[in-house]
Amino acid sequence: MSTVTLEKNGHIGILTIDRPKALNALNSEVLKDLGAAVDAVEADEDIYVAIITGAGEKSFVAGADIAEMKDYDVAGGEAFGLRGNDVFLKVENMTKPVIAAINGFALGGGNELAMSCDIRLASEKAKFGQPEVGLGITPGFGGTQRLPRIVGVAKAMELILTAKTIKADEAARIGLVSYVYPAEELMDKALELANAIAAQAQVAVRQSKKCIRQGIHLDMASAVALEAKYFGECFATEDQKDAMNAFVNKEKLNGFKNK
Ligand code: DAK
Repeated sequence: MSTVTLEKNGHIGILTIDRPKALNALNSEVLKDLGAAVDAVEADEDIYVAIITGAGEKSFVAGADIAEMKDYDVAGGEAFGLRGNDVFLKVENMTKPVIAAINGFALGGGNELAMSCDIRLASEKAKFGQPEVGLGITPGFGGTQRLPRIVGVAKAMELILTAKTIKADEAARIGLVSYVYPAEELMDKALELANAIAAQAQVAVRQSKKCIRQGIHLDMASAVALEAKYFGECFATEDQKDAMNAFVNKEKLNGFKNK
């Protein structure tokens, strides 16, 4: 039995982290299953967009598994950190866009997982934080790097150094999540957003994601050169020809071929 399920809804792949006895905390097994589920989404040509959520009504992911981590030595801690970082980088660099539907606690590794997704939506019940310094450790799954890139250095410092938990409306105010919805609407809204992406030309969607993900690490001159390269490659697609011909001929394009 996997701790991560993959369900398909049209062209959307829904990954659910399902370890209810520990509020979906990330132990080695969950990390392994999540990595395998991401590989399955990547390999499935019929899936255009992924959604990651947590099972149950209380928790998205309540962090890395404290019971598993507590007896690590230095080498064990580093190995666990590397394993988690490999999986989160795999999420971040998936060719297909990934939406986090944050249904409850997103603490420590849970918030870090959400931050490795491309877009974050939250339920009104969601709570966010990096409680690590209260446990005698630093954030270890990318939190010190992704949080300042998303909310700015000073806000990331405040959240990480105080270990405080914030509610969904505050997370939206600081830009950690894009929208907050009543709990019962969250998955419908995530699917609506995913389907809006799935309705576009998928080669262009993936080229755009690559541009943003890779360009953010470059200086502006290199980043716009990269953008020009990916832009140029779109002109090898049938979708570009079809969509632009339809526009100039004032015709309605009937869907994309995604090639
Ligand atoms: N790990 C293990 N078990 C957890 C857990 C966690 N993170 N969070 C909750 N659980 C378990 C609880 O132990 C409890 O189990 P039983 O006692 O029933 O067996 C069950 O889930 C239900 O939790 P509670 O009874 O505590 O439920 P409450 O509603 O009262 O409280 C809570 C919910 C989320 C506020 C509370 O459970 C809580 O504070 N959980 C811990 C949250 C937390 O501190 N998370 C951050 C973990 S640290 C690194 C790699 C990674 C990381 C750091 C470094 N390197 C290797 C460098 C990442 C670190 C973290 O994520």
